[in-house]
Amino acid sequence: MTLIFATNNNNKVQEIRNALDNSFEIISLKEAGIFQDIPEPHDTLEANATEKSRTIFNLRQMDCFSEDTGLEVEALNGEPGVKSARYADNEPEFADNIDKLLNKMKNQGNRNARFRTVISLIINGDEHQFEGICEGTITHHRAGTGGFGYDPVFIPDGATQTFGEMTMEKKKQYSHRAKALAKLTEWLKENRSA
Ligand code: ITT
Ligand code: NA
Repeated sequence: MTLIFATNNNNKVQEIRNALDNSFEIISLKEAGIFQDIPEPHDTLEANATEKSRTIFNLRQMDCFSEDTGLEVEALNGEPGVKSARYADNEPEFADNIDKLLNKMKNQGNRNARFRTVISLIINGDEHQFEGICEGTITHHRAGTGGFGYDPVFIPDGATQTFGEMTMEKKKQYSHRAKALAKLTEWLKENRSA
């Protein structure tokens, strides 16, 4: 089946394609010729995921999905969470999002954190949500150049490397995104078998 993936993040497109089998054709926004910004005005991952998939469905009336992901750090009361992409915006004292995170976590003993992905799928105009969670810890320093976003400072439980030190194949064994996607494909197999 064919689905538009409502994201402007190419790393997400790569990871999702890598995790799906050949029965799915994923069309990125760029490939669909959609270049507009998609609003994410809400204060939950769920509401922003819905906003993104609805925006694209309203534009094209095609089956589509989106995902919103946040890094939720226990000692920071769930921050950066829904603000993960914009965490250090307008704060020139920080080089980037990771710099701000490591600064806030300086002298912090509790390093527990989790990535949470919420997928919003729209099939025939109806929305369905799927959640994937990956528990782990925040490191004291960056390690690795793989992945994207906060990957160099996050070690998933059960691993000894950061996501940034892993190949895409390895990250997939642990990742929030892969877990949410597995739920989506299971749902599609049960509900959309031709
Ligand atoms: P969309 O177009 O899909 O919205 P985005 O990059 O803006 O792409 P989000 O709104 O979901 O994505 O923001 C989440 C941010 O969290 C993202 O920019 C990354 O910095 C980070 N992030 C998301 N998934 C991640 C992952 O698997 N590993 C590390 N960081 C991740
Ligand atoms: Na975004």
